[in-house]
Amino acid sequence: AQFTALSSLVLLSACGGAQSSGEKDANGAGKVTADIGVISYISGPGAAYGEAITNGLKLANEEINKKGEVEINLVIEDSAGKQDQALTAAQKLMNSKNVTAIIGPTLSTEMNVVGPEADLNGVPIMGTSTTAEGIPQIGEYVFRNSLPEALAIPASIDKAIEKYDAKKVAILYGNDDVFTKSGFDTMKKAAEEKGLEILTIETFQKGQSDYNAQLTKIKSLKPDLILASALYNEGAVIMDQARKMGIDVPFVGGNGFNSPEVIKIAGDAANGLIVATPWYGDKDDQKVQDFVKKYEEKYGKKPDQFAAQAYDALYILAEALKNAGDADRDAVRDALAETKDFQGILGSFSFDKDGDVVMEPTVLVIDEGKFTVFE
Ligand code: LEU
Repeated sequence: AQFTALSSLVLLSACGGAQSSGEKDANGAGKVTADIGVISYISGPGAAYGEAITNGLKLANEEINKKGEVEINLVIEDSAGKQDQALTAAQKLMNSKNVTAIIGPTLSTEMNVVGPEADLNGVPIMGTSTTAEGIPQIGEYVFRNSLPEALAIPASIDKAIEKYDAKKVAILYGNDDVFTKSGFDTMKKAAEEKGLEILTIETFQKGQSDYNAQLTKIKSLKPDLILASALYNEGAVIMDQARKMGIDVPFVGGNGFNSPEVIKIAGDAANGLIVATPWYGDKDDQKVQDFVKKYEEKYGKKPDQFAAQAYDALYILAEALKNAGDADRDAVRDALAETKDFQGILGSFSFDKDGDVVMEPTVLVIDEGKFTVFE
């Protein structure tokens, strides 16, 4: 009896859910409406990352709301790339009953403190740019749609070996950030696995402006390739100083380098930088070109990888809201986890069992001041 009662209850609630998501009347009644919190790095030295991300989200938001199947209201908070500020923003968002899910934060360093809190509170959270090892494994409410370093870096190194017959490398990384450290671990592991000789491992910290000591040592060892794990500010200055010192070998960079800011700051010194990414704006694909056009019209510049990933992320979340049929946090988490073969501007997207990304990277190189496919 108990079983029968329970199953009819399940049946009943399933019908209710289907009704509220499905048949809409002329006034749009029954459509899922939700506040989505956003924690983004929109002020401070890495603000161009957060600007691109929030631009991508706002564009997707306009389109999604126009379609009318779900209604999303973005509640955007600035974290300034800082752990404590990201956590304060997360707490504010989580305490708001209307916030169904959170997008962000921008840095893995921030997600490392925000993710466990969101998981504990049962709030689904999805990073759109967090690429360090272990992010989705923080908990079952934690997701990302950004290609992790573990998939990107080995692809870049393979290409560099193939193209330049590289045998000896130097590694340079920021040792005070979760993402730059994780990128380093991946670089070291990949270099070892591919039989590269690691001549030296050099470190730096956020905000550092002089890399003379590290680069002098690297130069004296004559590597074929430099592997660098940095955010754009430090990364661009490193390349600029390296070229000025006469170091002209290619760089393989982690995800932090995949920003037009690197070219803006380093100019010609950025040429020869290799990065892997799921996003290539010149791709001959209608969906990609439509997005690029709309983004350019709205913001007066081309979208970068961070804008593209954020744009797809909101669509993935909108799809989950629609499938959940309800703005309930648990229902949306479950629907999100089910995401499979979502066709976005980054190609076909699925989560694996941990909520991590299954995707193929494209390897790019900066040539004559422009990211181009590395062939
Ligand atoms: N991928 C970086 C991270 O995980 C952030 C990105 C904005 C460069 O921290």
